[in-house]
Amino acid sequence: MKMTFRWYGEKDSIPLNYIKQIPNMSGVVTAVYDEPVGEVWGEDKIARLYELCRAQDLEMEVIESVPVHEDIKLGKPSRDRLIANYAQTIRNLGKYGVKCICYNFMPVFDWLRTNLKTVAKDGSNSLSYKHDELMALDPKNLHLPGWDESYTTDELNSLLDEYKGISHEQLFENLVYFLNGIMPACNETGINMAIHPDDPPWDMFGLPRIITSEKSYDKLFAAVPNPHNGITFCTGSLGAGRFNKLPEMAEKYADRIYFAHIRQLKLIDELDFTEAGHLTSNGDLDIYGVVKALVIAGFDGYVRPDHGRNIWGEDGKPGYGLYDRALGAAYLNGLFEAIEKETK
Ligand code: DNO
Repeated sequence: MKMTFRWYGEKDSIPLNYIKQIPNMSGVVTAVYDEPVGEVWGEDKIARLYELCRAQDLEMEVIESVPVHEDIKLGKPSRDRLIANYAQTIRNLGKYGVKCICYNFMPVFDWLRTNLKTVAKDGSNSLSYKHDELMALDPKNLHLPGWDESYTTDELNSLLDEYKGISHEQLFENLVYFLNGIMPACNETGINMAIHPDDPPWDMFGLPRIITSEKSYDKLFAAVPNPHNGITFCTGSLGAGRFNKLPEMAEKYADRIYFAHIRQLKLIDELDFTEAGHLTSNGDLDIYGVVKALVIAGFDGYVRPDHGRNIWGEDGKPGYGLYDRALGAAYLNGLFEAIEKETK
């Protein structure tokens, strides 16, 4: 495996050399953040990121995310032009050594939480989710913590209306259409696509969510068997679905897992959760079991410690501070080393 760390580009408050100082850090996971969704990422912007990483001996082999335009998810006529643009971005990234692209196919909203700073007894804070609180909100007038509000209220309203005609099946077909459109660029460049699961893995505000479980993956690989069609195995997103058996899934899909996001949750009641430190003993997800399953199945993709808490007084970007993610990386390095040595 290659250990990586998410870095939000030049605006990230964490300097690249701090990331390099974390033991075993091979590279960063980053993105071009100032290109409008749907436009081709300029080579100059990619080259700039690449050079910054290289100057610190960090690789830039994973991009998270190249966002998918809503028109592609909605299957609108403009999708062909947008898919061609996406394919060109893949080709441009391929020129700079990118090997894996993480993306998602969630309509309108990406990850959703109700509190970004839930304070624990030890004074640390982390993200949390309370289903009833979220459902009590009006999606058409949404002001959620952490949600970047990229849309005006009017835009959001018409987008939500457009999705009224989109069933799970239609959304899935639109995903397949998209993947078939970009697979030639993946074949050419060798880049693997790694779809991120829906977070949390259930429908939101009547919007369909389709990458939630084992069933979704079976369907996805049957529809697009090309090996460049792969997944980001996000323990926190999948794990919020109590129905997902993480170690079994890690084993079953190891050859399609190009990227692993590893984090921990404390599950509360049926649907609620709070994010926790990465250790298996810190929460309800079997992180050890997932790593063990990956190692035994011969996984050799990219790993990153996902969301950390704010600890030691840090007030980092929610989920993406330095300290707790560095601790997470250290823990995961130890797990991988021990399991690799034991099983080989
Ligand atoms: C949140 C992240 C997601 C992820 C996207 C991938 O912390 O895991 O925002 O980057 O869903 O497209």
